[in-house]
Amino acid sequence: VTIENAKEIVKVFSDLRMRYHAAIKEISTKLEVLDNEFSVRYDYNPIHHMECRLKSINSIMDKIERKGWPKEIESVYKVMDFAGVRVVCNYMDDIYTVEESLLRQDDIKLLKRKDYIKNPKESGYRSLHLLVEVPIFLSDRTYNMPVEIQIRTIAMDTWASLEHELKYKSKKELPGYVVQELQNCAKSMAEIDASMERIHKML
Ligand code: 0O2
Repeated sequence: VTIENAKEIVKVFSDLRMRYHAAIKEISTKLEVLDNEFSVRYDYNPIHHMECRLKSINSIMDKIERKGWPKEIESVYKVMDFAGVRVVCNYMDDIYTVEESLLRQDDIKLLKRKDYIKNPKESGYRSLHLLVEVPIFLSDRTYNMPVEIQIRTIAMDTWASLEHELKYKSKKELPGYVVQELQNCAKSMAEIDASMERIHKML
């Protein structure tokens, strides 16, 4: 890598990070506004907490490699989950309430929706994934930036965090019996979510 190339790469990444950071701020502000509105109107918060992240350069490189995209700087622009917002809700119903309230906003465009709650992944992973586009207004131009939003309950989040850590720590494929045990845990978590929702509705 020449100095000139390195400078160019740093410039591209700094510019992208600035734009994605602005996009995350737009989305998280919208979600905070909605949560506050629910709190004032109904004395109830659908959002337990939120986490925002920008994908690291390493993780972006890994994704480009995994997808088999050309190892060129242009491939960075294909990564749609550079900016991520995770929304952790109290109950399953809240997930779809948050989705509906966000998607009805005129400046939000839905690009892709994956409902891993209705159709869990083979691993047991459950969450609602929305890929949306949001405009950000810079001094001389407007960009429409993609943001991946993962909406899930506390139970779904607990499972995903622990499973992610176990996978990450073991650094290799998990043995079959562990995968099976994790699937069982995911099932139990889903049952807990359903019971908690029933209790919430009863009250
Ligand atoms: P990180 O650091 O968590 O963001 P696409 O992005 O749609 O082109 P992909 O990779 O099939 O392709 O997307 P998918 O599977 O719909 O969503 C990927 C993200 O969902 C992952 O991001 C995880 O955050 C989460 N996820 C998906 N499956 C699992 C799973 O089995 N276990 C856990 N713990 N999380 C999962 P990244 O990029 O892997 O990492």
